[in-house]
Amino acid sequence: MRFDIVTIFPEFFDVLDISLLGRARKSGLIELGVHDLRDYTHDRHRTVDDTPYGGGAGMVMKPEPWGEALDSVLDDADDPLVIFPSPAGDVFTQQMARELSENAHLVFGCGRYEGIDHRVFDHTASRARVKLVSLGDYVLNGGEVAVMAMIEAIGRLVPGVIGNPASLVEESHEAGLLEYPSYTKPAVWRGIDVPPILLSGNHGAIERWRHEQQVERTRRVRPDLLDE
Ligand code: 6GU
Repeated sequence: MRFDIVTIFPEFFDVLDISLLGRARKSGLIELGVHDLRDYTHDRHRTVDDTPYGGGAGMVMKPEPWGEALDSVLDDADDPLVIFPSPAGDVFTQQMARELSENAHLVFGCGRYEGIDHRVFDHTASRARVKLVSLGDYVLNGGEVAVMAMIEAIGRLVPGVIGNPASLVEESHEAGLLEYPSYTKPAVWRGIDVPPILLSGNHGAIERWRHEQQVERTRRVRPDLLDE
């Protein structure tokens, strides 16, 4: 799977060198291209923003650098999906991560300031599949952190990235429930016991207990998930 990212902060994505996704990149399961939007400007100050038509607070990202940057990424691409992180997009979920992981090539366009000139979305949609995606109902300064979260959630679903695929099945959200609580040695820590059932060796009873814990926890913390 290939990810391309257009951003004015390419160094933000240096952390994708480490951990699980770093290993997936070294083994070739995941390819990553990070592109500096300012490389597609032509003025001495490498300007990427300007004041909004119609007035108002803040600055808007200029269309020309975006057009050239996306041309450069999309020109040789085969059926890419372009994602613009935006609070105005569909909310990112595990279900969406699963669907997005089935694409061979995702391109992320990270906006900053008050957003990108809207013609960039329209023009990009005339040559590729385009999707606006939000992380949730709060405001970030730009798309970079959102893209980092999406790449981590999507990348770990790529076959081979996670060593033990069974661990994908039992996680929070995979079955529409939150995860059960986990424990490891020692059996008593600071006076607190591990739930005795986990030491019983009764695998059927352990499985039932874990499922009860998932349902109880979901009911308490995220009743909205049970409605779905
Ligand atoms: Cl994807 N971008 C920005 N700028 N803010 C957000 C967001 C995305 N999701 C929630 N807030």
